[in-house]
Amino acid sequence: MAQEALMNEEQRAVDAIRVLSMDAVQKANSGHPGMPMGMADIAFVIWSKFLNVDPSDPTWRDRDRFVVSNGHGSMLLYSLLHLSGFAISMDDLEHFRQWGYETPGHPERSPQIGIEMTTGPLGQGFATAVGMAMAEEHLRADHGADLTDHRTFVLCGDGDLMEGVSSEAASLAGHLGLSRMIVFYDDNSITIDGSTDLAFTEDVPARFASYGWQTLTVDGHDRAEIEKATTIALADTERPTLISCKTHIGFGAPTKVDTSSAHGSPLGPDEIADAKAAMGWDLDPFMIPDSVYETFLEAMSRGRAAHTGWTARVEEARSTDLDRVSSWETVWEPSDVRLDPPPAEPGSKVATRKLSEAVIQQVAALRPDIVGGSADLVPSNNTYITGSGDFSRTDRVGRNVRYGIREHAMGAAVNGLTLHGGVRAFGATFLTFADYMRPAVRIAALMGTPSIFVWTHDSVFLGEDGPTHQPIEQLASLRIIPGLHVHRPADPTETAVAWQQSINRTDGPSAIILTRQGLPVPANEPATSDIERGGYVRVDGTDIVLVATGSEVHLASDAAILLAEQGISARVVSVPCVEVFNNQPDVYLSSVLGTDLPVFTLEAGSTAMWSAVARNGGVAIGIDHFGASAPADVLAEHYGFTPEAVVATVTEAFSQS
Ligand SMILES: Cc1ncc(C[n+]2csc(CCOP(=O)(O)OP(=O)(O)O)c2C)c(N)n1
Ligand SMILES: [Mg+2]
Repeated sequence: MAQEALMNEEQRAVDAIRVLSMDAVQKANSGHPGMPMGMADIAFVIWSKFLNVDPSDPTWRDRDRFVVSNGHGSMLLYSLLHLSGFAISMDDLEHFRQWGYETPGHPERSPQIGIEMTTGPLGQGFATAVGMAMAEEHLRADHGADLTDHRTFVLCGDGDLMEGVSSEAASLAGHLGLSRMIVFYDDNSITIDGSTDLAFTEDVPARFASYGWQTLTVDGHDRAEIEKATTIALADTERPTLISCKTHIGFGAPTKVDTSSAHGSPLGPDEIADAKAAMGWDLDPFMIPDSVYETFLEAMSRGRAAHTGWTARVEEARSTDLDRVSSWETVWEPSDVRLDPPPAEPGSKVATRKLSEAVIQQVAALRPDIVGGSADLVPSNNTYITGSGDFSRTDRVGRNVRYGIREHAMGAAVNGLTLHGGVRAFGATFLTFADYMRPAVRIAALMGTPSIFVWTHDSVFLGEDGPTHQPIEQLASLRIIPGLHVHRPADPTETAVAWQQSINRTDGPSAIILTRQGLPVPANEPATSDIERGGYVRVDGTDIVLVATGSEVHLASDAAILLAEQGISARVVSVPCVEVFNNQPDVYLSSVLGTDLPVFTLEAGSTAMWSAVARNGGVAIGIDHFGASAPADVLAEHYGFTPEAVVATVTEAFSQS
């Protein structure tokens, strides 16, 4: 085709993205036309010149990852996917934001149709993409560049770069030299409230340069310039790249271009008609010329060829180096491991974080895909995988990520590592600082991603560090996140099961909550099969039920002994994972909790969720106020967490029932 005709066809393809975005938002009467119109040129260059994806097999392992962090511009992604032949139909576009279609307001997680992750909360996509880029580096180093060799392309906007999580994540990516990550910044100087002069006047490229990134600036509507910059970005093998693309929000809209009103409202029929007239677009809404589909089909041929080449390399490697290919394939398989309780002396006291450390070594030996890490608390979280080094610029094989004090980015990176595939990741910090990770935890749950979060120092009984560090409401607030499994083990066997269930889980995230303080190691370990039900009878009794988790299981057992002396037979029920327990059949639940026995609950934290469990005259014993700086045993006295205090509460309630 002559050069001019080619240019016209390209322009038509870019216009198609703009037109589809305008029309879908208008029809839905809600949504964000400005970003798709402003980033259409950039996206077209990435998709037509660089991105290796394959609509006939959207989840092939070595595809490039494409993350739209400014996810309000979802119509850009849906348009690209539709035009390129992914399973997003015109009907889906016509039903943008409607019940039952593949086109929700913000992109979610549907890798089978080309959507890599949920990005509604600004900054989350950027930070998650850092984890994806880490996974790619790790797999390439560990198993060979013939099997893993791709890029992570990210679109983001002003909002993403204002959010703190992107700073944490960019700092980490620069430190680690994740050169396969290329970010296209929609530098349009507009957000919802108006000009970025209102609140965002920093020098973004200077900031990224200080993080160790390559920074480039282009006219975001000059496709030749964008292509050139992307080529420069790809050539850098030391640094991630930020390409600041100077764009106009709502590009193509005659009066709303460059205004915040193009951000998040339909443009209106007149504005759309004028925009189409200016483009020379005279088709009805949702009609796309065949030539546009052909342009995108042609663009996809590069990804298809890359896929075919990769398949051939895998087969070649299989015939020459079967062991290597087998070990690489193992890491992509779901886990199905059985873990043994770590050895511990009955009668001694061991913290569950220490028990977890031993279990981690066992899991890491069984599952080469596990990559761990902590936010600068390795000696406290006890999460280091011994026998492996740090994942760093110089050692991509290392399985311990030094996240630094960047909990939020750690949460998102754990999601990105996990979403990438070939890696199962965990990240650790103190339980109180789960608050610093919560947006990433919520998104993991929403996406059904089996990330693992390890949180130690799980109650006021961490002691002297005081109330800033002592979790109170965290356990309750984590348990109300739909789909998150919160494990709070009490002993060696429960700790092994917590890890086993977390690592074998495929459909959602898990939290493993561990003590700082030593807990008694029981003489008789409970049965694994009981623990796997999430809750079970630990000591039988006929008069009352004491339900407890983690460290309080031992308190409940001690209280039960004293109660027996007073003629009250207490059943002790351990509930290491409320969510797993709640999924058991009713008949099991009532066999454990009884139907009319007084049920007391015992957990060193908020009673918010336990007050619904306590019943028949029983009460929820917890801590509904902040803690204090003091040794753990002093706090136990003051807060009623001694066997004697529990007995007093129980006998008082019991005598009234
Ligand atoms: C964490 C978070 N805070 C707030 C929002 C609501 N929100 C969506 S888009 C947006 C403005 C984003 O501005 P920018 O990234 O510049 O997008 P543009 O208007 O240029 O498309 C805001 C505040 C959000 N989605 N996520
Ligand atoms: Mg903007």
